[in-house]
Amino acid sequence: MPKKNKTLGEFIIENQSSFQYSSGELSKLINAIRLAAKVVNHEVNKAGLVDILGAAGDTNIQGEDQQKLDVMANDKFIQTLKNREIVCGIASEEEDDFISINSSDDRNQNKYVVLIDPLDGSSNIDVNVSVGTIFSIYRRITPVGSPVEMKDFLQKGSEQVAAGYVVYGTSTMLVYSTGAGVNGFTLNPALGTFYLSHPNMEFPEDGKIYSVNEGNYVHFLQGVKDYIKYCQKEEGDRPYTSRYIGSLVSDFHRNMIKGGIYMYPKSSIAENGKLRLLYECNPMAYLAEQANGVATDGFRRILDIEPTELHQRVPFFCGSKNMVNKLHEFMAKNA
Ligand code: P6P
Repeated sequence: MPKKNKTLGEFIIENQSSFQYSSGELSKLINAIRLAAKVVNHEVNKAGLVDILGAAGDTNIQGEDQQKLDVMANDKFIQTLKNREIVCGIASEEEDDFISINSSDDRNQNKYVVLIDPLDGSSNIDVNVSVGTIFSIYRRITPVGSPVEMKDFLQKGSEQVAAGYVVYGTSTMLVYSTGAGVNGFTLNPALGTFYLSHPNMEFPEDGKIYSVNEGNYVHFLQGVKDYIKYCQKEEGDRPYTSRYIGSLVSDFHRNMIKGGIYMYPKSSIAENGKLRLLYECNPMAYLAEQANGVATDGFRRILDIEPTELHQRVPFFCGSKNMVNKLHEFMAKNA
């Protein structure tokens, strides 16, 4: 068990050799994400003030054009990753197409691509509810030095080499995995340093929390409806507790610590659900499996799904093994 209070920097260095591709580039990549997370955290934490201070017009306290925070977060992560010259391409929820990154020298030996949801749940900002950044990292499959192509991004989730999220909550945490378990680091804002606060995070096999937007209940498949009624029934260890923040990262984080299931099903009003496969479901599914949890679309393992489009959506069920497997029973009965 890694020693608590180790800094993220120390942890990266100590674990670099255990990473199968340890060339130091992945460490530099995680460090770049760490820097961008601190910058975005600073902006998110004063979001409410910007409106007050920028009341004189549509400019903020620095006199810059007031940007929507998710556009700001997108710019910060892209710029930080570009500057570090570690990745050859980036895909983002905020960008229609992927961004090819040419290094300063025309050799472009960078071998990773990053897919990000720069500020997931950003509509919660206006009501001061926590939001998050989600990232997914692959090795490119086209030859190093050649222009990055769409196939470098449309890889199955099982091919990820790392994934993680930043949760901008009551404290700011960076939670990530490079394939050897999940570790959580908490930012000390006074020092600007992330410290290992949650080593080896794991989903309890069982839980008592279910997270779903029950406002869509009437539109769900019968199997999902039956599972929700199962959660609510007075029997055995139920009824469970319903907790839904409306921010995937926050619901996932709480359920990983306490035990629970998060559901964003498909429905008659969202035929493939709402969440995006490449930069929401795949990274969270990678973390879930690294943390002894399960992530499916109700029938298939998320990490086995062959992507076809950059922004494709999939139904998403994720969390404690026994809870997701119980959902599968109800889905199978109504398939
Ligand atoms: P709804 C945020 O927009 C998000 O992508 C997830 O973070 C969150 O769990 C979900 O959508 C909320 O969607 O339709 O329930 O408001």
